[in-house]
Amino acid sequence: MTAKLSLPTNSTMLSADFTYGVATAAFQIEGGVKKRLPCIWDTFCATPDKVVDGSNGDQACDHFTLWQQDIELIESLGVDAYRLSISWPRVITKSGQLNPEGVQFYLNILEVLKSKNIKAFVTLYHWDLPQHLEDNGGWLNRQTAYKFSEYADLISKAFGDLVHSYATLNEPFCSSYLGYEIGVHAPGKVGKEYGRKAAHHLLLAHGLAMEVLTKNSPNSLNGIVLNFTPCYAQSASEKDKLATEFADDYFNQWYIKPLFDACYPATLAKLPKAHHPEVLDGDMDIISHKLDFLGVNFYTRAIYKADEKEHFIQIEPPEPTTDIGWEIYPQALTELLISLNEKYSLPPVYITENGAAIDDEINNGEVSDQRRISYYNAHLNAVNDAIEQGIKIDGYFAWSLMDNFEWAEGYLKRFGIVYVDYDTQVRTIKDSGLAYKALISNR
Ligand code: IFM
Repeated sequence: MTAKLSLPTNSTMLSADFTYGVATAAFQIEGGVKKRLPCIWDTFCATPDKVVDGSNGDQACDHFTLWQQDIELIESLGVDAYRLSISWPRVITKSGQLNPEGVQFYLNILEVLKSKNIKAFVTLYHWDLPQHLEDNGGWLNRQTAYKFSEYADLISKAFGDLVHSYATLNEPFCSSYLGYEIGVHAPGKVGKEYGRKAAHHLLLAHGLAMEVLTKNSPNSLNGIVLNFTPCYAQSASEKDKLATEFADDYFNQWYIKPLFDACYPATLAKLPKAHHPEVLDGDMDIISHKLDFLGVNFYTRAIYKADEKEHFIQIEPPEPTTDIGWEIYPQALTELLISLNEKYSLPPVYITENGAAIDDEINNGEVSDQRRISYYNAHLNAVNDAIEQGIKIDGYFAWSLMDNFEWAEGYLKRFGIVYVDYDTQVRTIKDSGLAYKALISNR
């Protein structure tokens, strides 16, 4: 029997004003590469041994061609909202003007969403930096932050009132740490001296764009999406606890504390001077611009122990894990939301991503992904637990609408609630998608 998604009958998540959505990102689904400028992920994919299956985003889910049928698919799931990202290299030319054809692609999508009463949650940057900006230093160059705010200005004017919510950045941790410090994501730079510098310019870009969005789009919910991997100590020893706090500052608080407290975690003082970002007068005021919402992406937690050389070491995640090796530990989501609410003066929160990579199989046109359903069920209930403890959470987005290009894992990991056959581009709603639809429609 197919498992269901169920929440306590008195849950506010069953009220009509709680927003349910599905999420995607441009590079992961669009294809249509000939119609846009190259970005850092094109270059990264073309570099040997960077992407596990040697794949790229040239075709992906061919959403560039199939977008109309994909919106019908979204509508058929009964969701209230669709979270998508805009490809910066599709909408802005090298000389910094709007590219009308690229803009039209998104205007068509936004107009159809509006006509169907599906709220558009638009992310301006989901990792696809135009390659020519990377050639000029990318996020290590302060100028990139200003280029981003120019892009935000032009595109938000072009979109008018079609957008329900703008997120400036998706997961600046991934762009800076994975992309510029350990090099497992584009642009693949490696160096401890780079990560914090890239992060500062990303956060500055966010703050500058918030100023622009507040002016150009005052009626939309404007904010940012951060990912959190809550840190737990392996033991109760003082050493492990301190190491874990260090890891939490380094991976999580680094990106949120500047937004609410206008400063970096005190851990900054423990880092070598050469790793510090250059913070100019006024930067932290720009970065701490008031937010209309905070997007929280959550998948898993991490467990740490102390290490003399590296401050902390992550231990192997215990079972159960998903197909990507991430521990399934839903209570960390509740605990995370509670601790963020204690530390910061939060605006309304949206869970902007949550989901599981499962080794799906399609049989007779059906995908029986029971493990994904139980992942969703446990995490939806973890969100409900946080709401019951007084945290204002206004929405939840499943990651992802459909299977897609999972970055350095290529097409080997499937996160969708809709199955994609990459040879035929046929989409099949998985049992998790049907369960999500039932939860939403039974409200
Ligand atoms: O696929 C990614 C997404 O692009 C950003 N957040 C995490 C997802 C799963 O790894």
